[in-house]
Amino acid sequence: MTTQSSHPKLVSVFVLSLVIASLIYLPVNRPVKLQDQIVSNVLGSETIEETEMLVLWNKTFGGEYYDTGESIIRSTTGKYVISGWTNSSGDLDIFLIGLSSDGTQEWNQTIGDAEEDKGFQIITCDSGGYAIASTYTNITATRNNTDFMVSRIADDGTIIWNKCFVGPEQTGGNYTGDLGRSIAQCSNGDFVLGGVTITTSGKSDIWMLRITANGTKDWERVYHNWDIDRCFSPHCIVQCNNGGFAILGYTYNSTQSNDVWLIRTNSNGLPMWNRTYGDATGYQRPESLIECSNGGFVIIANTQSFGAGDADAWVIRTDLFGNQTWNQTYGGIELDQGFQILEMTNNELTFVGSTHNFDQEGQGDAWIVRIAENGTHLWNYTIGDAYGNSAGSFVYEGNDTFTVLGATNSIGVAFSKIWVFKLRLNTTIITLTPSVSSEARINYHFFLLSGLISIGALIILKKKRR
Ligand SMILES: [Ca+2]
Ligand SMILES: [Ca+2]
Ligand SMILES: [Ca+2]
Ligand SMILES: [Ca+2]
Repeated sequence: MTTQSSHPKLVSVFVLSLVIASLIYLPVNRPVKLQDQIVSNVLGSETIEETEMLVLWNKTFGGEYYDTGESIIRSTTGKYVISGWTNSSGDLDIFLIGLSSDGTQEWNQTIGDAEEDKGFQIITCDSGGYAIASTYTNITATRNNTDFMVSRIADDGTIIWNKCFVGPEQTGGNYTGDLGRSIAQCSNGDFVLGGVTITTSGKSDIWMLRITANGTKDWERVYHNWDIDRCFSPHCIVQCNNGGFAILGYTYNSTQSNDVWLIRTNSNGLPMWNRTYGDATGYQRPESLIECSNGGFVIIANTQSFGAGDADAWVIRTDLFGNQTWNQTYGGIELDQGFQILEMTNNELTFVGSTHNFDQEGQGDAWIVRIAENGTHLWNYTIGDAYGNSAGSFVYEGNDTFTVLGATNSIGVAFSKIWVFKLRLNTTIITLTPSVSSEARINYHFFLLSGLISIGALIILKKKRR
């Protein structure tokens, strides 16, 4: 009797539980989307970050002939100023363009005379306006050479002063020259300048000067390593957080080709240490230098010796004393170059340059590369068209927003134009629900059918017991 009466009870409990499960999870009239939601809740869902690079604006500037941008800065009021040079006047002149926050040209200024004059780095000044490091050709009856020129201009592009500086071996009137490339403002308002002085023997040295806020020379230093030593790019001099300066250049001799050369000085420009980076198999050419917020330096250079092929962008991270923490190349088998690197708010790094690997047509595109604090490649973005495009300088505005200065040879443009574009990396967090598989759908219908059969079985059992 006990066994006979417990069997239907067990069946009833089983059947009842199936019915309850069916009623809770799978009502017959639920819409398909909700069925999918239920199934995905059972299977689990995940959140992912979806990123998209937005081009906020994109403009070209220049005259009838070729124009080149070397450096871009953003003012405290959110405007931009570009320095470079223009050939649209017939000879080369220093060329400055002031842009509004949306990239509309507000003013432009040319500086120079009938010879070749080229603008390089531009900086904002603490007291307002801008300062530019340039190379200015200065021809007189007794001298035929180039000078390091500094121009101080107001917010609206008006020239406040231009001052030319000649190197220590220039005063005798030899056919030699000085090249202006980099500039930084000191905490007291002075300027420190980085460039090249070509010596009477035809060789060259890295040359650093300190000038007052009014353009009076305070001191100058010359740094000599091998035959040719040059601070040859904008963005290659910094005043260090704990005093003194760091200047970046290259050093060359016939056996070593170019190597990267970093010199750390005290506040009077006297060397504290110097380091070279490179090898004897090919060139290593530096492009820009920053001091990191947590100490040490980051150099971006280009190298033929290491990496995937042709030239690659090469980033070197050092400690406070110039010892390498890591170095890493970026690029593919074709030509890749990095020109300026900046630190992001989270200690990651971004550099801009040009790549022939990741473009569509083989003539190069502008290239923006994000790397982690330890050098790991995080993402890269290319922008361009079927013609030659590159990026040379940029400003980081926080919130993954960049304004980039480059060059483009787009269709309809006979000569290379200055190209400026603003980018924002838009990150949205989305919840992914896995798509419902046919297996899941079969399970659903099987479960539903089981529930209905169970209800039927329960009714039959109850009738039998009566
Ligand atoms: Ca000129
Ligand atoms: Ca080398
Ligand atoms: Ca390469
Ligand atoms: Ca292109």
